[in-house]
Amino acid sequence: MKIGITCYPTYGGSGVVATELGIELAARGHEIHFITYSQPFRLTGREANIRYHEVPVSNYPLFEYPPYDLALATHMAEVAEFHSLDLLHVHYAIPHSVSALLARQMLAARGKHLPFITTLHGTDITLVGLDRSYLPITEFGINESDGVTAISSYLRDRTYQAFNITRDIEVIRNFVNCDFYVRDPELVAKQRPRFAKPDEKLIVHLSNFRPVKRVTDVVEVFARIAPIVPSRLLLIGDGPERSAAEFLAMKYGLTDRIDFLGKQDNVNELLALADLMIMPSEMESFGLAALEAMACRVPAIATRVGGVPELIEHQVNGLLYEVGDIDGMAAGALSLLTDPDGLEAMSAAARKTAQDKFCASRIIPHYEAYYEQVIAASTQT
Ligand code: GMT
Repeated sequence: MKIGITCYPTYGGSGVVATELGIELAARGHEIHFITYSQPFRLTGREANIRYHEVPVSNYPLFEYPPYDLALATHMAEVAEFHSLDLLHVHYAIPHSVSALLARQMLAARGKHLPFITTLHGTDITLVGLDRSYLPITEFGINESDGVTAISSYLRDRTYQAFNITRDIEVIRNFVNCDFYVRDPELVAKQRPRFAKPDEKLIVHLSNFRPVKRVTDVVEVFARIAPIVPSRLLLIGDGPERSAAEFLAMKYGLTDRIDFLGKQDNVNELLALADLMIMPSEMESFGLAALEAMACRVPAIATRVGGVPELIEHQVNGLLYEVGDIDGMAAGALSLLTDPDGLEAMSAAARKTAQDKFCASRIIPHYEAYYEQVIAASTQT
């Protein structure tokens, strides 16, 4: 198939999923066209079967806000026509589904057919889509899509509750490439001394440091672990809450035990160095960061929110707590870090969950089948 993919290329899990999906589909022989405002950060630009089309957004003194949505719609239609795309797949409802809808209409006026699928990721529904100024158009974009997927059952149900949805939503969960996200003992032996001494445990957090991720809770939890178990904390990512987290690290006198690594490309290698992940989010529709860690044999201490329980089973492949239960999360982390056998069993269970349920090799065929179904149904109407 020839598939156009649009996503937010630089920020957040939806862009990661969209990019990894494009890479996996290209590896299976599909022709993939990314239509985005900059090159998705996990793409090298050298992958076979993948083309990147930058959306040109020209400005004019009259425009206080450059009309990106319209530039995107125009570019989607151009790329689709030039490359005879079979389908557009947009990630994150706002504004991508509405731009895709416009592109479909522009092409229909020229006698061309371009169905589109919208994948809902989380904050497009739970935060942004519920803002009154965006709600009606988000609902419209979803209902007008030829196909809609959600990354967890939780998100599908939440979408039905919050909006007046008149169509089916297919659940296709987040995935991970289990060959790429894997613990390589040789690499760990080589890299781990960069971040921790042999007797120290390594704890990791990975996010875009938005308030919803509660990064300061990570520092609070670590502040309760550090005096008891020799350990270090790796914070991967960057965003609005970084200063608050740095301030807290200083307040607790932990700046020499916490590494703020900023944004990193090779998160698979970094995650694999850790013993434990902390993901104390206020909300996660799925929790891709935890899945990536689990594939590397790193169990997560997380919050019992959104779609996280569809990934993490308490006491089996990770630990779940209520949002803000810092003492609980610290106690859970301490119990694991001081119980090598328990930690080893949980690490193995985490990897097994990723492998058995969420590997790309299992999830990508689900997308392919859904694409075929949507294309077939849309040509009948
Ligand atoms: O919160 C983020 O990391 C970004 C956000 C996004 O939409 O880009 O992530 C959402 O999509 C991810 C990939 O599908 C999910 O794994 C995250 O759980 C989800 N985030 C939230 O629901 C807060």
